[in-house]
Amino acid sequence: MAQFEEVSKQSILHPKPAGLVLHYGTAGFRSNSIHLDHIMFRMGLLAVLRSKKTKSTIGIMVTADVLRYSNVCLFLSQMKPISFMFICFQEDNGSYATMLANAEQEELISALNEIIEKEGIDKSPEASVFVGKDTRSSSASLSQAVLDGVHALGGHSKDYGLVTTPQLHYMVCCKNTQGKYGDATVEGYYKKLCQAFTQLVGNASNRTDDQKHLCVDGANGIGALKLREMISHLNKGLQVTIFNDGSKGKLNHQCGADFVKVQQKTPTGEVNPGDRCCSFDGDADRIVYYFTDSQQVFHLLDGDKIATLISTFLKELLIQAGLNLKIAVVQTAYANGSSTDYLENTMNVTVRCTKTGVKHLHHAALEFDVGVYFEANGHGTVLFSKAAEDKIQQLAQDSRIDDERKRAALMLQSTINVINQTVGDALSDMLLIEAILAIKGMTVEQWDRIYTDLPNRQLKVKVSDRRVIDTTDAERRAVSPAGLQEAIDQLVKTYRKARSFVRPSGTEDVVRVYAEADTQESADALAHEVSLAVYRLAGGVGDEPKPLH
Ligand code: 16G
Ligand code: MG
Repeated sequence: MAQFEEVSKQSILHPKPAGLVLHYGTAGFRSNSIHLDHIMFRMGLLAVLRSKKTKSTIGIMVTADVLRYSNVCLFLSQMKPISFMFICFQEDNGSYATMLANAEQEELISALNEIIEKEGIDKSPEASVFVGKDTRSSSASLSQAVLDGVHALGGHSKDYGLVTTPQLHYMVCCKNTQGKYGDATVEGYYKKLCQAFTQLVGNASNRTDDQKHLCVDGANGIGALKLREMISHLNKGLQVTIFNDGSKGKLNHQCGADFVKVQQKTPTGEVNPGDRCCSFDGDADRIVYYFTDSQQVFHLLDGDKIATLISTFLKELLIQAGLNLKIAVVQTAYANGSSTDYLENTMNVTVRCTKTGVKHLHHAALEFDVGVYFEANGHGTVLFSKAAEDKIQQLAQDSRIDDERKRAALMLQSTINVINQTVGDALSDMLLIEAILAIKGMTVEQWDRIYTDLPNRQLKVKVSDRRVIDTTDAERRAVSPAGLQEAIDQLVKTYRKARSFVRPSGTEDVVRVYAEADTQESADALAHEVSLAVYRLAGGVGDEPKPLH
């Protein structure tokens, strides 16, 4: 086949380092960018096959939110049901991607043929692939490699250039819904979100300039660039000071959502006591909020606090609108115990726990009329079922209902539009949070006081093979190696309000340990003791973990 000759020819220009083996992790391939050129080319090929199979547009985002590493993810975003997958074919969990990525040069064509046969792919439909990239210097050549792969196999491409990961998801969704979700342009994205934001904050009374002011740490990444573009569409509805905007500092260096969440401190830059601040991550699909109080104490409002704010707001609106829709919050094992307790016992909201990784939360959220999902690290969004959207729309247009119900229905409608339902989105989440705070007339301090986080600690342990750790119950219990869970159970019993779990990282060669307890000292001590148990029972390497204090 002529097309395969082209692939063979082109693949020589994107050679695979012989013997290099990479695996498709939690959210794509991760490796040093010098090892990824051939992967990008091959993911371009795979995207063409997937596009032919699904007869829809596929997105490929070249990004990373961890310094030095590059990551490629493939996804298909559709409207209802939103089919969102970082994996390549429905349920293969990235195995085709792994097979293609690791095929030696001379095996590439037979690997392609194997996928075509197994999936019964009809070669005749046209293939369409959208490509985006972040601001790192390696992204330009890597995204070119993706485009080369798409073209080598005869696919059509649209190169969006510099966009955030969620913006590319939005474009793909717009395309696959024939424009129903919105206009598949960056301009269309800003217009949709900003119009909805303006409508929402129209419900807030007497907002002062102080209340409109927000400091945003752009992690020296793409989010800063795109936020600057978006501001002009906000008609001064938000007064944003952007710092770590990429003009001098390095991506994610001493800044960004991960730094703030893990280090539990403010990023580089001037943050004044009382300022409402938020940090994006490197590709702007995560957000966390924070402030320092007058005593210089740092307060973090992470994904759990965000989920609580949003779900409370939505639940109140649903009640006011008189709509009987099932709302739930989806979390992972990392959710702070206080947040789960507050949601279940004070808010009476259903809470689900899934494995770590956006795709797991996203799928679980699809089961509800309104599914609010957030990882503690700030990845998250809200999904509305088709039935829920229809009911809200009907109510908003119903002329017989009273003013209070009407207002609630209209606010729900704007809320749906300000949210990027395709994936967690720092820009969209930020607009929603700002609108909720404005409507409720709530300060960041008041939001923080809704519940108090249990002190917690996360640690990493190096082991010779992290796959010896196998977990169950949404990663909350270890089933192997033998004796580890029993050891954790015993340790947890010696502390108050304690909880701990371990899981192999999907992105780094480490085992992660999480512990929470009634005091920071106890959380630290428990995390350390559990780390020792992992080190001893799961083949720790290097020095034994040392106590934190
Ligand atoms: C990836 C996931 C994120 C998860 C993290 C866990 C996506 C888009 N990203 O960054 O959701 O929290 O991995 O990393 O799915 P870990 O497995 O190393 O703890
Ligand atoms: Mg990210």
